[in-house]
Amino acid sequence: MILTASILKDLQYATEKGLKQLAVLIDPDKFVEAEAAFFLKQLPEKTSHILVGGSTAEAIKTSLSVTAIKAETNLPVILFPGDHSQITEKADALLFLSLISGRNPEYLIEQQVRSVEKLVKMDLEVIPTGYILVDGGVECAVHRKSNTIPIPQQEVKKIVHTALAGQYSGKKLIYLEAGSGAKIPVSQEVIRAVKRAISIPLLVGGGICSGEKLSEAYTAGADMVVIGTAFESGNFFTL
Ligand code: 1GP
Repeated sequence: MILTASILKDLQYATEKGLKQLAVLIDPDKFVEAEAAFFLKQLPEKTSHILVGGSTAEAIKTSLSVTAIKAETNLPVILFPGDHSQITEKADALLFLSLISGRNPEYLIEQQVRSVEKLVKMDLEVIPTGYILVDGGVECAVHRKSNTIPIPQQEVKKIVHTALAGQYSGKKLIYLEAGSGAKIPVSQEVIRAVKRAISIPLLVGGGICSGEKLSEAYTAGADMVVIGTAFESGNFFTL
């Protein structure tokens, strides 16, 4: 759904209207540019956004992937970077992530400051995003790379307070992340509680690998669901 020149505004509008969004996450490290057209053709019809990023992808590989994707689709392409080096102006927007569930200054502010030199020269929509890592039942790349501890899913109040602290700090989106390849996706209880508390769009990802899990996340209140691993191997489940 592209209504305005702003991806954030479109997402806010969709959230207000209850129109659920589906983002497919592409990890440049696992993406073959020559197969971009084939991959994109297989995407579910409901796909609304493409996210590009990974914990370890190199800058040049990210840029090549975005270029190949943009050549084959009109869907908005949003960067979901593992660090500041992955930022490229070839994309339409950037999730300007702060890992607010962690207490590592490197991912709370250092990477963000380092990205500014590039960003001021780019025409990239920057979307302030509070990124909350919850325990998905398996050690994930974000956990390893950021050296931060995911919040246990039983600590619903802490997760809600973290999300609200993000909103009060001016974040425009909250992303609840169980980690790529999570065994346990973000629970309906957590999604419901966060959605009830915040008034900004809620993204949910990690371990969503079936139509049933996707519906559960939507029913609980996710405004956008992000799916990566399930589609990486070409196993596009029916939605
Ligand atoms: C990871 O939330 C995304 O950052 C997607 O996770 O790869 O498990 O779908 P999956």
